[in-house]
Amino acid sequence: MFRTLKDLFRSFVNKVAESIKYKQLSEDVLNKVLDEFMLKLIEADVAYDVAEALCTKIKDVLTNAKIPRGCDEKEYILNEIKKTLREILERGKSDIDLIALARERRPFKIVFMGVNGVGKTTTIAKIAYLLKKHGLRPVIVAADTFRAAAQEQLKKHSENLRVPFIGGKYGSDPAAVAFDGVVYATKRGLDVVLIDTAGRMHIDVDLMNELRKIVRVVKPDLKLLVVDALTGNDAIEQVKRFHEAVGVDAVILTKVDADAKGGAALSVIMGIERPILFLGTGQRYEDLVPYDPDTILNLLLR
Ligand SMILES: Nc1nc2c(ncn2[C@@H]2O[C@H](COP(=O)(O)OP(=O)(O)O)[C@@H](O)[C@H]2O)c(=O)[nH]1
Ligand SMILES: [Mg+2]
Repeated sequence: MFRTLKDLFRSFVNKVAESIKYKQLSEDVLNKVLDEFMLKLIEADVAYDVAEALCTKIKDVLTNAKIPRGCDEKEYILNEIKKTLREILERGKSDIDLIALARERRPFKIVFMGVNGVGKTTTIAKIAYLLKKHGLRPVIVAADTFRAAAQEQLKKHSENLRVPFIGGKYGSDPAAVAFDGVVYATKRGLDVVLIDTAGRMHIDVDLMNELRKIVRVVKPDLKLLVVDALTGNDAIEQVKRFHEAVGVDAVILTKVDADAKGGAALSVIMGIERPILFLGTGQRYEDLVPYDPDTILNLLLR
């Protein structure tokens, strides 16, 4: 992941370090190297705004930098860029500890939202797997009653994972199905209710209203929005719309592994205005990692 970006950052640091004369970095040279770097970022699918903002920040930090005596130039530049990137990446950090929360309240109710195809159902299966690994007992609820296939897909996961499944008849009220799931968990003393909802366009008013109803009825402890890293700016837009309509506590960013150049994923991470809880990094149940700025930093910079 992020290999193209890592190469870009490495070559940028080298170029800046090479252009340092007598521990001083000239502004002209820096501008030239930065312009080139910005174009390369855009070629690697980093959104224009994000690339520009990043380069402006780096420029502020490096302009007229005076490298302390005895300090290695490259090391110095690398550290400054690391600090700048960390600051941006920290903004996406969430203070939600899913496992701790799930142990505190029973049943802990999570509603998953998101546009079709982003990886919502797969992510729910991954979360169920994670919870089980921590000794917690989830139930999976398919409150997507529009697509029979959606019910089937989730049921299959629940069988693989040996997790109870609550579904609903085709066309039945999704809020009622979600509520059934909560009742089931309460009766059996299960720890977590994972509620899948119908994939919806963020501009679809009826479906947004349906989502509001589910939220009203279930009173979830957590509303998670799943977005697809490959969709770049559109993912950022989805976060805004869903947050306005129903509120988004945190985001799960899927398919980070599938972003060949890494720029789209990085743009979403940097441009998103809600905390990021997990990254989806593959199609297996284990392919879900907590969002951690340091992990991303280590992937981007040595
Ligand atoms: N490479 C990769 N594929 C994923 C990831 N998450 C989901 N997918 C795939 O994306 C496709 C759509 O996933 P699905 O869960 O059905 O999306 P939904 O419509 O939002 O429920 C499936 O082929 C998944 O295997 C991920 O993190 N990485
Ligand atoms: Mg689905």
